[in-house]
Amino acid sequence: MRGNAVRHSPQEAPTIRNLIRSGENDCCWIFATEYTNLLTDTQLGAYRKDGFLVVENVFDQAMLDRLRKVVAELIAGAADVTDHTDVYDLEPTHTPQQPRVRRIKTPHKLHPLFWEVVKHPKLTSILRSLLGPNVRLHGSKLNMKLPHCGAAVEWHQDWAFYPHTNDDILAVGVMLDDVEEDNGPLLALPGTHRIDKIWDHHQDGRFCGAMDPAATPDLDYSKAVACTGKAGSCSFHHVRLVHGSSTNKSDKPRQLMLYECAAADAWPLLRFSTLEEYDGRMICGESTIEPRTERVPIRMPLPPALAEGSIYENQTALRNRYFETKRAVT
Ligand SMILES: O=C(O)CCC(=O)C(=O)O
Repeated sequence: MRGNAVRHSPQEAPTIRNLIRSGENDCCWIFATEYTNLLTDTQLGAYRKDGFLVVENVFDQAMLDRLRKVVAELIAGAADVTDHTDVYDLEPTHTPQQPRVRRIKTPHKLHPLFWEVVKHPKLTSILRSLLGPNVRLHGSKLNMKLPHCGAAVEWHQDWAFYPHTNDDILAVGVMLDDVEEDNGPLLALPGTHRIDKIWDHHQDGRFCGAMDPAATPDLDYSKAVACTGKAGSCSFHHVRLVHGSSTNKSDKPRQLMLYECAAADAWPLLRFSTLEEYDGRMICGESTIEPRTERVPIRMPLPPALAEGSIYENQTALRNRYFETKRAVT
């Protein structure tokens, strides 16, 4: 993990016009046009130690309004479908009359606004602090938890799904709704990203995208911390962090836009048939064809899960579940 952030003060740039203060109490003054460093040393230290971080006020109301409009249009498109597609992962209770979308897959391929969000100067400033100057988008997904029925995600490490040559990789969760304790927040097990191990995500010899809680006596799930925050906040979790999330027990929706971001020299061990596709995912800085290899624990997610298409489908194979799964009553 790198943390090479440089703090700049207004005095260093006498021509500043738009000074704004970021949400954090002891955070540095930053410039509207160039967010040099939004994270405090405390936040950087917490990310390194715990493997996750929530930063408030990354996106403003205007951006949230634009995002919600685009998301509502995408959800409306699910009225035409009866089964999972390349775009939609559906709740088991979905019907075209009453669309219930669990996930929109790869939204960055569906609307330019999702690229605009991940390339927003505030977000790229944070990404640079956590991953270094060159950052590539590995993938994206929009996970939605409907009131009273949003699906749980079993404990897992993202690293099990997409091993790379090094682990300077994280997922950003842009909170489109207020995320609270009872509407299915992402749950993080602090410090698990530093344990030199990849937990088994296989069952009966096949990848299932989830860890059997009975097979992980070394983990104390009661220590999990909920990544809560107001809409417009972002969570950042390390690719090797053990995390999951429970069902939405509230009457409020929870939409979380997830971007998987990688240092450019973290090359995936699976996927990418062309260099153009790899280069086309650069968020900031320079791409590279020289992967940086490090001694990291890896287990390939092969043979593939019996039910493919999304983590929800993969995890249906897990016999011993930790989270209850509530299904909406039609
Ligand atoms: O939506 C969530 O709360 C967590 C999702 C997650 O961990 C995943 O999709 O990999």
